[in-house]
Amino acid sequence: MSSEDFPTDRPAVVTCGLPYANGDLHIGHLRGYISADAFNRALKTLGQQSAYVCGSDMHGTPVAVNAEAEGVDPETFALRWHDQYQETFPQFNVEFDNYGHTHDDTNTALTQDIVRTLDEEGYVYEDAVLVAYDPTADDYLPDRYVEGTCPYCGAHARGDECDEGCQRHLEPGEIENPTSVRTGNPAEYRERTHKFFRVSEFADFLTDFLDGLEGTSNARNQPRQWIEEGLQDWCLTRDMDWGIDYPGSEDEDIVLYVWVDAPIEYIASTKQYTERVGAEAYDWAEVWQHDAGGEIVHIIGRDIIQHHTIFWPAMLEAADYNTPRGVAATGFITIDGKGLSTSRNRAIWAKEYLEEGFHPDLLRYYLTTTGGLQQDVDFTWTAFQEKVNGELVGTIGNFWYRSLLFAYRNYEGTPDVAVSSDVEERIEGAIGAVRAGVNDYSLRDVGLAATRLAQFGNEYIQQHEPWKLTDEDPEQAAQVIRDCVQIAKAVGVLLEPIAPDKAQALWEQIGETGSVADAHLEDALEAPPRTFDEPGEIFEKIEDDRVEELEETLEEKIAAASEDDEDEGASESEAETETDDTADDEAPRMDDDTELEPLATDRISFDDFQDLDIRVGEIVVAEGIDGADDLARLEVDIGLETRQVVAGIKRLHDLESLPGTRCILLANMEPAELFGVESNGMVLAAGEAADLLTTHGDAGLGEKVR
Ligand code: B3M
Ligand code: ZN
Repeated sequence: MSSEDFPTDRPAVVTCGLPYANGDLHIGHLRGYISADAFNRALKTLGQQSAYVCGSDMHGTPVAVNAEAEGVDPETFALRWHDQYQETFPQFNVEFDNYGHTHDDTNTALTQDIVRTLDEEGYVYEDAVLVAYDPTADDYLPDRYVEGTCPYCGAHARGDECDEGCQRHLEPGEIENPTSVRTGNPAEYRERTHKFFRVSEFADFLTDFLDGLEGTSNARNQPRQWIEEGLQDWCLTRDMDWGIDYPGSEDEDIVLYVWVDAPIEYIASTKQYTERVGAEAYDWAEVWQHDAGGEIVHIIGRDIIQHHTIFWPAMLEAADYNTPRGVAATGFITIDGKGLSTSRNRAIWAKEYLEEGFHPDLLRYYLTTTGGLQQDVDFTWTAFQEKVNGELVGTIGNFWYRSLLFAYRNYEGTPDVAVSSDVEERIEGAIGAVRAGVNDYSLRDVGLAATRLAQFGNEYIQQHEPWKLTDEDPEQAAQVIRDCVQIAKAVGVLLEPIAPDKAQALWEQIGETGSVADAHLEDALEAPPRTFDEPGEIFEKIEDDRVEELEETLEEKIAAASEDDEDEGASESEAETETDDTADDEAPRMDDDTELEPLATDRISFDDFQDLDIRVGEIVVAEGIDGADDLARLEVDIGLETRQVVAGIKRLHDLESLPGTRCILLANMEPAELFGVESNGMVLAAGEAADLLTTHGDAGLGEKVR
């Protein structure tokens, strides 16, 4: 890991989260693979040696549960999906230097080797743990074989992850009210002996690691909170037979937890790449060996931050490997404000997109430049059309076509003069923006640098009106067109990481040979060939009636998915009504049954109280946070400024009615980040129903509460 800006003189490896080999890919998956692919390509345009590796995640209950449902053995099942993924990725211009899978020999051997090292170094111990057990099926229920309630946030959760709530990793035995996924029956807890990794010993190491970690802020901040709350050791083994054997336990029905061998595939896949191309071309050891200083960048979904910033670096450190330089965690894609759901068909499938005949680069551009990397993106075909027609067709395509056509018709290619210094400087500025974008892990800045440069090109040609100059001032006309051809080429070089095919088409139109993917940013300033053929249009407009149709189909899908949601909701509330016939829509009131917390016995001084900066405020914006069941984002006007605050009131209040409400805000609360949203203060509320505190007279906004 190094803090020197990219490009460095050490090799880099870029990875994306391994797809579980268990089902069709949708645009939620593609966001990660496309982002990492674009990041790797962008690094290369900076002159950084870099490889992009990944592989299918073959093990664990995500695969076993689905294979069992189909009645196929997990290996056959997973290999089938693995083959399909290998076909799908190139169709989105996602080009891995190596794509392996976690069940192959390289990963199996490396995983066992690393686990053996952890054991030998004293980081593994055996302990008793409660494991969910299905008495009807007479089997243990690891991870996704069991569902229940998250002990941290109360959300419905799977055995090893709070997927609908706080996103925490859950250890065996932690989930409350366990139910067997196999039979739907309540599960019981039985004591078993398992292997544990001493993650708790790495708290100081991880704190330092996080201090130096680059990437998105969510990937640095969330783990800090988990460390402060106290790290738990990590159960390394599971009662299953599908997976990699714990070294020495080959005869038992115990395998390594899928999250042990999955990230090790990052190393194994890099190793396979070196085996194929030779260490002179790319040496995996220079990246992964401890102190080798190679640059490891993981691009992941925000639901697997904990695995990549706690377990994984601790494991790497313990086994004496290099740790990541950057972890960039993307937000989710939502549809109609709701998370994608494969089982409910609330998704845009990779296949579906391709069948529509849209070029992959359009989706690549849309996914990388709509919102920042860590923001959730709500997909609509209309927003997709606006991006494509506005920025790709209207700005970039239009500039390319009009300037190249003019150049071809009047000069048969690039006019034979030097580029003006103003335009050269503008291109240098755009190159700087890409470099900064990569170092800030902002693909949006990378993509938009190209669009903004094309925008400048359009203004430049419009302002200088070369069509008027060809007769009046031919020299000036040639100068303007020469500048425009250079800008066109530069836009192509800059756009390559995001839209490689389209950039290649431009590259060929201006008469360049070879691949634009091999170009460096500085090549944006090199003169294009003197002559080229008649250009064609590179981007095509998406027509309104097409989008209307697509929106209609999507609405039908959403409606069908919501019916599924309601069906489930109905059965849940029916169950509730049986036990609680007093339930109604009103917020719960305190009544005689409410147990009050005992009063605090520790007294605080008036000075302590004075440390709290409590102000009168007014809620001006209140909206739900995508992906978070309970959280709302508020903007609170406190007279001196407006504060953004995250409050756990989404389900407890009608958010639409809140703007205009007086509230009381603790203004000097430490900022925190929740679901990628910064919370800068705390709104005070009483009780379980979060009854919001307010004023009863006419205290002004920003007045202090004393
Ligand atoms: N297979 C997929 C996920 O949880 C999981 C990623 C592994 S990355 C080492 O997003
Ligand atoms: Zn939770």
